[in-house]
Amino acid sequence: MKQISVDYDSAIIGLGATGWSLARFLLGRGEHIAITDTRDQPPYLAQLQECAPDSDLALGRLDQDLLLRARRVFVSPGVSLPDALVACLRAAGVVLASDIELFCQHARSPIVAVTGSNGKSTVVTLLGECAAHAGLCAPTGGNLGPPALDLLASERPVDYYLLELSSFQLLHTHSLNAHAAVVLNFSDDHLDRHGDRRHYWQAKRHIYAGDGLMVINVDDPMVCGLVSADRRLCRYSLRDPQAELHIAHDTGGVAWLCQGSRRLLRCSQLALPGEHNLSNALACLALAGSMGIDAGDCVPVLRRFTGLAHRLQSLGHYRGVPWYNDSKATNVAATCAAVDTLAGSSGIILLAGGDAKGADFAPLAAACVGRVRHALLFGRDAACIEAQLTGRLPCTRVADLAAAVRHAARLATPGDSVLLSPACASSDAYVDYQARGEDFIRQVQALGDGS
Ligand code: UMA
Ligand code: ADP
Repeated sequence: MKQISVDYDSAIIGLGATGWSLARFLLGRGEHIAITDTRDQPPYLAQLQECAPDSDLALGRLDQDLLLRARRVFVSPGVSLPDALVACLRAAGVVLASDIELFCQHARSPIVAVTGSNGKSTVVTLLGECAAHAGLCAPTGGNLGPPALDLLASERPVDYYLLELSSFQLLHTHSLNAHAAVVLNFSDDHLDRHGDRRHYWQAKRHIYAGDGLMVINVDDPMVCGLVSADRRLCRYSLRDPQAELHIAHDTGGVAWLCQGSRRLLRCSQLALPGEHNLSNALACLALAGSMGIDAGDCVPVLRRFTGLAHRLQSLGHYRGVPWYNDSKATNVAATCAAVDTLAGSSGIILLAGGDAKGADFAPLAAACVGRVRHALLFGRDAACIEAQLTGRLPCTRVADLAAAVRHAARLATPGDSVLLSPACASSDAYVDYQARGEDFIRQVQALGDGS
């Protein structure tokens, strides 16, 4: 089927942060565009109407007729397109693309690309700090924000673009040929949208397209399985001393982050907590090396970077008990990493629940047994977690996060720690993980010092 008439150079699905960045970029190039969004009041409606009042808009639904009148359609990452709509657009010869695809077509400096189920924002931010320390202009964006296209407006000449890419952004991206790329790790997430692990993996692995450096986490079997003899590789590992970046123990038993035979930093000097962050630090060193940054120049940054808010963020003590905000733990593997990190030093009161996104909580139960003293479960899919934990450790269903905080304050005694690490998305009750984390912080602060 051929298109009947092409009225628009481009159409955009979604008027959130991505859609708005696409609109500004395309309007700035003189394109005639149209936008559709299932919401009646999408977030950037007022900005669009002020800047381009004549733009064609279809709100409250995805308007298939409007999309069929465009040469190409840009899909926002939060939108799950019905298969029938994709088939119809393709049959009509409409090209489907992401904002990242457009970015790749216009970027004139090399791209360093990071994906993975967990650790993307941490690694991209850490790498950005290392690049700044080394005097490079290397703006960060993509899934981390700001949207990738906004980075093209940089006034300074850019040495490298550092992009965090989600599986949804990679889905409709065809021209990526990153200077260096990494899949940090792979575990189940977003299965409600991808349907199965295979589809999620296909999207993620796409980050290695092209002929750039493949940075490989040897500890992750899925990632390791991608190693290809005809590509340039840089391997890193917590366990394999043969990897170029690895952990090694000296004769006194002290563990070091190492590059080959060069000791860079004692693991205990990394400001970020937990073994998972050692892996993130190794990934960052590998990517930094690809950008010509000496590993030694990253060391001061690794010693001072304590992490982003909402990632195992320490909130101080209440009645002698430390509280942690890990609201960004929106999948099972992230919560397992938090439990692993705190387990050695305390009994854990775990606050978890929300939108499960189709996750299997059996691995969470395995990580919690013997370490979580009590689990307080809230939110839409609390019952899914409870089904796995019941009989294996004490757990209680509570009405919401506020009730979980009150309950935790009563339960916790010195020697415990209280951890919000939901293993679920926040979409059942909050705008995003930040709103959930900020609500938690407010409630913990309202408890007062208590000591
Ligand atoms: N939506 C509709 N109808 C529409 C369009 C969107 O209901 O027609 C809903 C989506 O289902 C979603 C929300 O609106 O719940 C936002 O979707 P969007 O595509 O408009 O999102 P943006 O505002 O453009 O933000 C996106 C990323 N969000 C998602 O992929 C859901 C942001 O990552 C990213 O910072 C931004 O682009 C800039 O690149 C956030 C995120 O949660 C942090 N990402 C997910 C994650 O990290 O797990 C993938
Ligand atoms: P992403 O951008 O991939 O969501 P973040 O750096 O924002 O990653 O961290 C999200 C969650 O994952 C936090 O709870 C954090 O503590 C946890 N996390 C970070 N790195 C890892 C890792 N390598 N393995 C498992 N969990 C991790």
